[in-house]
Amino acid sequence: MAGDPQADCLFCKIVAGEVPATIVRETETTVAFRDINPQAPTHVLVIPRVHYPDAASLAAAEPQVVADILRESREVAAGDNIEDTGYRVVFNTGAGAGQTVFHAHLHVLGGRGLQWPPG
Ligand code: IU
Repeated sequence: MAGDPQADCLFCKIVAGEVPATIVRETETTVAFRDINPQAPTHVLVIPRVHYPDAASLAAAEPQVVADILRESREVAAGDNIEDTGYRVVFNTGAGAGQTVFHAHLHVLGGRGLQWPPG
């Protein structure tokens, strides 16, 4: 069922503590952990505990959790001292946009100069 843990989902396993990750922060609704293949000095993923395949489906079903994720991204940036230099938050949505893991996640990227538009 939408929102329930999926047996074959890596990020559900991280939420459950079954797969190790470098956890940065946790709340009742979210988990933030360092990306295994960082693209910037700060590269943290903020994910909902509930399983939805992407940000769009999460937003449709549980918009408050999207707000929780965005609030957490600010805390991650503050914790890594990148608020003043600027940082980027990204939901890749769909394979065509580069999404490879189909459990909604927000990338928090910073600690270096970032180009616009992204590739
Ligand atoms: P994407 O937006 O779906 O492409 O982002 C998935 C991210 O998950 C990507 O940056 C991976 O490096 C990251 N990741 C991870 O942190 N740990 C893992 O075990 C796997 C992917 I698989």
